Amino acid sequence: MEKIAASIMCGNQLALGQELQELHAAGIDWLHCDVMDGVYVNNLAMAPYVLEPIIQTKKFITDIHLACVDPEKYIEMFAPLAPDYLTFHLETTEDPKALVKKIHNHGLKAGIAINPETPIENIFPYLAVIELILVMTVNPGFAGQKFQWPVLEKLELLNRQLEMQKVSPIIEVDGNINSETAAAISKIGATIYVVGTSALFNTKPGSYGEKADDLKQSLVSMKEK
Ligand code: S6P
Ligand code: MG
Repeated sequence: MEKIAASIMCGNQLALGQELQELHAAGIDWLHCDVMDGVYVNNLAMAPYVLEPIIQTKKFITDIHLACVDPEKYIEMFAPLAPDYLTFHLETTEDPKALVKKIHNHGLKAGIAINPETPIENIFPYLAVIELILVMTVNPGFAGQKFQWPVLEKLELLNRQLEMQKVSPIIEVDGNINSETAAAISKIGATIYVVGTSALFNTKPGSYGEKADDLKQSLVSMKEK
């Protein structure tokens, strides 16, 4: 079933506890946690001491997205927080299988993220060993960017490849997810929709519950067409 993951980096950092309560009350049960190192991307986000109490609430399924060079170092840093999924970028390593093993050895599910410009075929050798594929629909680094429409073709190829390999890691999409982009994606196939400033954490009227419902509606209504 398709689900929304709130990108907590985009929440009100002065009131994270309140944000978590409201998201939970709105029925949002996945949290997407961005970690940025200021090197792989030109931004910094969410240190372990910030994410630890968030994950420890145990009210959400949590996935940590490491937008970091030297992923091995950051896997060691964030695995003790015990998120459900720990995801590194395909572009940051020459040995993805070793990193996947490292994550699994910590008892966590492993994800691999792939950037819009990276050929989707590059991830095919790893589909059978991972639990999650994070398909970036913007370049990592910042909220509030524009959706990269050519990624839809990659999603089609990916879905076809998963069928061919008869494996079913979760597909998560991340970047400028709103009613329009989510609807287009859902016609092709993805399970987790990361939602940030475009459709949740913004000043548009409506509670998180209402905004989440709007988004879910667009997924379903487009599928029925
Ligand atoms: C981007 C990051 C994302 C953003 C999310 C923001 O570097 O990986 O997880 O937090 O995309 O959402 P939006 O709607 O502002 O693009
Ligand atoms: Mg992210």
